[in-house]
Amino acid sequence: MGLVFSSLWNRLFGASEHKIVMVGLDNAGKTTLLYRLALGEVIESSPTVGSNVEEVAHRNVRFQVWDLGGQDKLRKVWATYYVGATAVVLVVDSMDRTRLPTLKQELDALVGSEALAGAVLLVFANKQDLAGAMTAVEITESLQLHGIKDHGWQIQACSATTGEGLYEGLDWLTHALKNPART
Ligand SMILES: Nc1nc2c(ncn2[C@@H]2O[C@H](COP(=O)(O)OP(=O)(O)OP(=O)(O)O)[C@@H](O)[C@H]2O)c(=O)[nH]1
Ligand SMILES: [Mg+2]
Repeated sequence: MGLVFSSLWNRLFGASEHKIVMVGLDNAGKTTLLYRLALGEVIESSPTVGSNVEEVAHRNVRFQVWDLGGQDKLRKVWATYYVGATAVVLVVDSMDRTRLPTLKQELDALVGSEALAGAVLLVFANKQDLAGAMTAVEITESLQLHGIKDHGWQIQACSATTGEGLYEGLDWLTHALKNPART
Protein backbone atom coordinates (compact mmCIF):
# COMPACT_ATOMS: atom_id res chain seq x y z
CA MET A 1 0.00 0.00 0.00
CA GLY A 2 2.83 2.35 0.92
CA LEU A 3 4.49 1.71 -2.43
CA VAL A 4 1.27 2.28 -4.34
CA PHE A 5 0.73 5.51 -2.44
CA SER A 6 4.26 6.75 -3.03
CA SER A 7 4.11 6.01 -6.75
CA LEU A 8 0.75 7.78 -6.99
CA TRP A 9 2.20 10.70 -5.02
CA ASN A 10 5.19 10.80 -7.35
CA ARG A 11 2.99 10.79 -10.42
CA LEU A 12 0.82 13.58 -9.05
CA PHE A 13 3.52 15.74 -7.55
CA GLY A 14 6.34 15.57 -9.95
CA ALA A 15 8.84 12.79 -9.26
CA SER A 16 9.77 11.75 -12.76
CA GLU A 17 12.09 9.31 -14.44
CA HIS A 18 14.27 10.17 -17.38
CA LYS A 19 16.24 7.93 -19.66
CA ILE A 20 19.78 9.21 -20.03
CA VAL A 21 22.36 7.81 -22.43
CA MET A 22 25.98 8.27 -21.44
CA VAL A 23 28.49 8.15 -24.26
CA GLY A 24 32.11 9.10 -24.87
CA LEU A 25 35.27 7.52 -26.21
CA ASP A 26 36.71 4.46 -24.49
CA ASN A 27 38.63 5.24 -21.29
CA ALA A 28 36.77 8.54 -20.74
CA GLY A 29 35.51 7.37 -17.34
CA LYS A 30 31.82 6.66 -18.06
CA THR A 31 31.56 3.46 -16.05
CA THR A 32 33.53 4.95 -13.17
CA LEU A 33 31.17 7.94 -13.19
CA LEU A 34 28.03 5.77 -13.35
CA TYR A 35 28.95 3.72 -10.31
CA ARG A 36 30.23 6.73 -8.41
CA LEU A 37 26.74 8.20 -8.82
CA ALA A 38 24.79 4.98 -8.31
CA LEU A 39 26.81 3.50 -5.42
CA GLY A 40 28.81 6.48 -4.13
CA GLU A 41 31.96 4.44 -4.66
CA VAL A 42 34.87 4.27 -7.06
CA ILE A 43 34.81 0.81 -8.58
CA GLU A 44 37.58 -0.88 -10.50
CA SER A 45 36.22 -0.79 -14.03
CA SER A 46 37.18 -2.68 -17.14
CA PRO A 47 36.28 -1.63 -20.69
CA THR A 48 32.54 -1.93 -21.22
CA VAL A 49 31.35 -4.32 -23.90
CA GLY A 50 27.70 -3.51 -24.45
CA SER A 51 26.15 -1.41 -21.71
CA ASN A 52 25.50 -0.95 -18.00
CA VAL A 53 22.30 0.54 -16.68
CA GLU A 54 21.63 1.94 -13.20
CA GLU A 55 19.04 4.13 -11.59
CA VAL A 56 20.32 7.36 -10.04
CA ALA A 57 18.01 9.57 -7.97
CA HIS A 58 18.69 13.28 -7.55
CA ARG A 59 16.38 15.99 -6.17
CA ASN A 60 13.13 14.08 -6.70
CA VAL A 61 14.14 13.08 -10.22
CA ARG A 62 15.06 9.54 -11.13
CA PHE A 63 17.51 8.99 -13.93
CA GLN A 64 17.78 5.66 -15.68
CA VAL A 65 21.37 5.97 -16.84
CA TRP A 66 22.66 3.85 -19.73
CA ASP A 67 26.46 3.68 -19.84
CA LEU A 68 27.57 2.57 -23.31
CA GLY A 69 30.89 1.04 -24.31
CA GLY A 70 33.07 3.63 -26.07
CA GLN A 71 35.44 1.48 -28.10
CA ASP A 72 35.53 2.20 -31.82
CA LYS A 73 33.40 -0.77 -32.91
CA LEU A 74 30.88 -0.26 -30.11
CA ARG A 75 30.19 3.37 -31.07
CA LYS A 76 28.24 2.14 -34.09
CA VAL A 77 25.49 0.81 -31.84
CA TRP A 78 25.12 3.91 -29.63
CA ALA A 79 22.21 5.09 -31.80
CA THR A 80 20.19 1.94 -30.99
CA TYR A 81 19.98 3.19 -27.39
CA TYR A 82 18.76 6.71 -28.20
CA VAL A 83 15.01 6.04 -28.50
CA GLY A 84 13.19 7.65 -25.58
CA ALA A 85 16.27 9.36 -24.13
CA THR A 86 15.59 12.85 -22.81
CA ALA A 87 19.25 13.64 -22.15
CA VAL A 88 22.69 12.67 -23.35
CA VAL A 89 25.73 12.79 -21.10
CA LEU A 90 28.97 13.01 -23.06
CA VAL A 91 31.97 12.11 -20.91
CA VAL A 92 35.31 13.53 -22.05
CA ASP A 93 38.74 12.38 -20.89
CA SER A 94 40.23 15.84 -20.34
CA MET A 95 43.75 14.40 -20.73
CA ASP A 96 43.04 13.03 -24.19
CA ARG A 97 43.91 15.90 -26.52
CA THR A 98 44.83 13.72 -29.49
CA ARG A 99 41.40 12.16 -29.90
CA LEU A 100 39.41 15.42 -29.74
CA PRO A 101 38.82 15.36 -33.54
CA THR A 102 37.38 11.83 -33.27
CA LEU A 103 35.23 12.94 -30.35
CA LYS A 104 34.00 15.94 -32.34
CA GLN A 105 32.85 13.57 -35.13
CA GLU A 106 30.93 11.46 -32.62
CA LEU A 107 29.40 14.60 -31.11
CA ASP A 108 28.28 15.83 -34.54
CA ALA A 109 26.62 12.47 -35.19
CA LEU A 110 24.72 12.47 -31.93
CA VAL A 111 23.66 16.12 -32.17
CA GLY A 112 22.31 15.37 -35.67
CA SER A 113 20.49 12.21 -34.63
CA GLU A 114 16.73 12.40 -35.11
CA ALA A 115 16.09 10.07 -32.20
CA LEU A 116 17.69 12.67 -29.90
CA ALA A 117 15.71 15.66 -31.16
CA GLY A 118 14.75 17.68 -28.07
CA ALA A 119 17.23 15.90 -25.78
CA VAL A 120 19.50 18.06 -23.65
CA LEU A 121 23.27 17.55 -23.62
CA LEU A 122 25.52 17.54 -20.58
CA VAL A 123 29.25 17.34 -21.29
CA PHE A 124 31.37 16.17 -18.37
CA ALA A 125 35.00 17.31 -18.68
CA ASN A 126 36.26 14.40 -16.60
CA LYS A 127 39.60 13.62 -14.91
CA GLN A 128 40.10 17.17 -13.60
CA ASP A 129 42.07 15.66 -10.71
CA LEU A 130 44.97 14.98 -13.11
CA ALA A 131 47.66 17.63 -13.69
CA GLY A 132 47.53 18.94 -17.25
CA ALA A 133 43.85 18.21 -17.79
CA MET A 134 42.19 20.44 -20.39
CA THR A 135 39.84 22.99 -18.88
CA ALA A 136 36.13 23.07 -19.66
CA VAL A 137 36.78 26.22 -21.71
CA GLU A 138 39.40 24.47 -23.88
CA ILE A 139 37.06 21.55 -24.47
CA THR A 140 34.16 23.90 -25.26
CA GLU A 141 36.27 25.54 -27.95
CA SER A 142 37.69 22.34 -29.41
CA LEU A 143 34.29 20.70 -29.65
CA GLN A 144 32.69 23.98 -30.81
CA LEU A 145 29.88 23.57 -28.34
CA HIS A 146 28.62 27.10 -28.95
CA GLY A 147 27.66 25.94 -32.45
CA ILE A 148 25.00 23.63 -30.97
CA LYS A 149 21.71 25.45 -31.42
CA ASP A 150 19.11 22.67 -31.38
CA HIS A 151 19.84 21.25 -27.93
CA GLY A 152 20.14 22.82 -24.52
CA TRP A 153 23.70 22.04 -23.44
CA GLN A 154 26.10 22.55 -20.57
CA ILE A 155 29.70 21.61 -19.83
CA GLN A 156 30.75 20.68 -16.31
CA ALA A 157 34.32 20.06 -15.13
CA CYS A 158 34.44 16.96 -12.93
CA SER A 159 36.35 14.03 -11.57
CA ALA A 160 34.59 10.68 -11.36
CA THR A 161 37.22 9.50 -8.88
CA THR A 162 37.00 12.39 -6.41
CA GLY A 163 33.33 13.14 -7.11
CA GLU A 164 34.06 16.84 -7.75
CA GLY A 165 31.54 18.46 -10.10
CA LEU A 166 29.24 15.45 -10.50
CA TYR A 167 26.30 16.81 -8.51
CA GLU A 168 26.61 20.22 -10.15
CA GLY A 169 26.16 18.38 -13.46
CA LEU A 170 23.09 16.54 -12.14
CA ASP A 171 21.69 19.82 -10.82
CA TRP A 172 21.89 21.30 -14.29
CA LEU A 173 20.29 18.19 -15.82
CA THR A 174 17.44 18.28 -13.32
CA HIS A 175 16.81 21.93 -14.07
CA ALA A 176 17.17 21.50 -17.84
CA LEU A 177 14.72 18.60 -17.94
CA LYS A 178 12.14 20.56 -15.98
CA ASN A 179 12.58 23.72 -18.05
CA PRO A 180 13.68 22.53 -21.52
CA ALA A 181 12.83 25.80 -23.23
CA ARG A 182 15.06 27.91 -20.99
CA THR A 183 18.36 25.99 -21.20
N1 LIG B 1 42.41 10.11 -12.51
C1 LIG B 1 41.19 9.77 -12.94
N2 LIG B 1 40.98 8.59 -13.52
C2 LIG B 1 39.72 8.30 -13.91
C3 LIG B 1 38.63 9.18 -13.73
N3 LIG B 1 37.52 8.60 -14.22
C4 LIG B 1 37.90 7.41 -14.69
N4 LIG B 1 39.22 7.21 -14.52
C5 LIG B 1 40.02 6.04 -14.91
O1 LIG B 1 39.96 5.93 -16.33
C6 LIG B 1 39.99 4.55 -16.72
C7 LIG B 1 38.81 4.25 -17.61
O2 LIG B 1 37.61 4.38 -16.87
P1 LIG B 1 36.25 3.70 -17.32
O3 LIG B 1 35.20 4.23 -16.40
O4 LIG B 1 36.37 2.25 -17.43
O5 LIG B 1 36.08 4.31 -18.78
P2 LIG B 1 34.88 4.10 -19.81
O6 LIG B 1 34.58 5.44 -20.40
O7 LIG B 1 33.75 3.40 -19.16
O8 LIG B 1 35.54 3.18 -20.95
P3 LIG B 1 34.79 2.17 -21.96
O9 LIG B 1 33.92 1.27 -21.16
O10 LIG B 1 35.89 1.42 -22.67
O11 LIG B 1 34.02 3.02 -22.93
C8 LIG B 1 39.99 3.74 -15.42
O12 LIG B 1 41.33 3.39 -15.12
C9 LIG B 1 39.45 4.73 -14.39
O13 LIG B 1 39.91 4.47 -13.09
C10 LIG B 1 38.89 10.44 -13.09
O14 LIG B 1 38.03 11.30 -12.89
N5 LIG B 1 40.18 10.68 -12.74
MG1 LIG C 1 32.82 1.63 -19.52
